[in-house]
Amino acid sequence: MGIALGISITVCFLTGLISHWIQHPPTWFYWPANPVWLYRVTQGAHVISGVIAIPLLLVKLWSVYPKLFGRPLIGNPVRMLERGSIALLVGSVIFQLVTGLFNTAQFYPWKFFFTTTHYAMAYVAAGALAIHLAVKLPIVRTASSRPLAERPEPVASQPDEAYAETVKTTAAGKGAESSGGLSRRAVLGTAGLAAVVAGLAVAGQTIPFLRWVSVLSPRSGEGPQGVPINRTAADAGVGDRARDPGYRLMVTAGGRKREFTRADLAALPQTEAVLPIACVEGWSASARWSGVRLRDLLTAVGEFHSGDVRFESLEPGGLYRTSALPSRHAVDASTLVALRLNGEDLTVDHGYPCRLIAPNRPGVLQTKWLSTIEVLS
Ligand SMILES: Nc1nc2c(c(=O)[nH]1)N[C@H]1C(S)=C(S)[C@@H](COP(=O)(O)O)O[C@H]1N2
Ligand SMILES: [Mo]
Repeated sequence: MGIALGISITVCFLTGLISHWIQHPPTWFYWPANPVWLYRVTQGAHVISGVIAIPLLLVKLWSVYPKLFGRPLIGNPVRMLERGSIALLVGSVIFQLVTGLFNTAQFYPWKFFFTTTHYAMAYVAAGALAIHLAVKLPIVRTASSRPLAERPEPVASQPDEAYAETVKTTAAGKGAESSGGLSRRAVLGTAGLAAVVAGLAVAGQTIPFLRWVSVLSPRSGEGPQGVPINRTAADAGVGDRARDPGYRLMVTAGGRKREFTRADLAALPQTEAVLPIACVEGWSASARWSGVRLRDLLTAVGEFHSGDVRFESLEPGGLYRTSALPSRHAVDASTLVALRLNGEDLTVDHGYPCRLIAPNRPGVLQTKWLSTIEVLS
């Protein structure tokens, strides 16, 4: 149980770090523009591994439950340290899994800002897990060195060291009696099944052919033009401005400025690209976009060879009204100022009059309802 849980938490932690670094890139961080689907995979794995960890954690806690309240509660300094790290581990992992799950449903019954808190707490959980693994390594090694059927049942009140000793000294073929009516095999089997069911319940929001089993997916590919909507034009307060015939896109490049109407944009050479929207909340959907290549648009304004690019939305407020695109993605041939989606003009909820779509990026950085584009030197 511990090993399965350890693997799912590690996958979840690492894919979470990747997502954080893409959104807040440290100078040393390298994230490519290709393959275009990589973030879709890492963020899908983040949410699926987190959901799988929930039943595994419940079974693991159930199996050690009496120990958590063992006596003495405090004890000597070493015991205090061990119990302290377990309390921190259990608390932080429960916190991460619960807040993460709620975030996939965009349900925030708390006052703190999800992203920052979830990120900070990840280090607490990972640190506590590392300490816990270091302490338990001898037991893990002894317990996993024999086939399942040959192992004796752990006795809940038995100290770990004594259990490890029993495992070592029990003769082969002797063990496998059950405790409390449930064999180890049955517990592991049930936990494994629960984990698979939980994983399948969310996997369909990113893996199309699993859609029909995904009862837990908040957005399984439903939405206008075949793509879910994360924030509607009405929610963002842009409806009128987006439909305004006086709309202009202001583009700054190479020290020059130029305004474009939507008709101007449509008159420029159009490019098609198949790219996914991959939301940090775990859902993703691939789609066929068409519009003006970003590098062509910038070159139409002024000189542009490379450089980070900043995007601003018509949206008056909100956390996601601007985004920055690193140079590597800005020069990529499939990065578009999109006008059309799956063969139709963008609906206003998908970003009409135009939106950014770039390869291998989190959805949150694919700014809708563009108002300005500016090359940062
Ligand atoms: N201006 C603006 N752009 C935005 C957002 C937003 O809130 N405001 N949400 C982002 C998020 S979180 C996602 S996942 C994608 C989803 O695009 P869609 O609604 O067209 O599917 O848009 C992104 N672009
Ligand atoms: Mo998103």
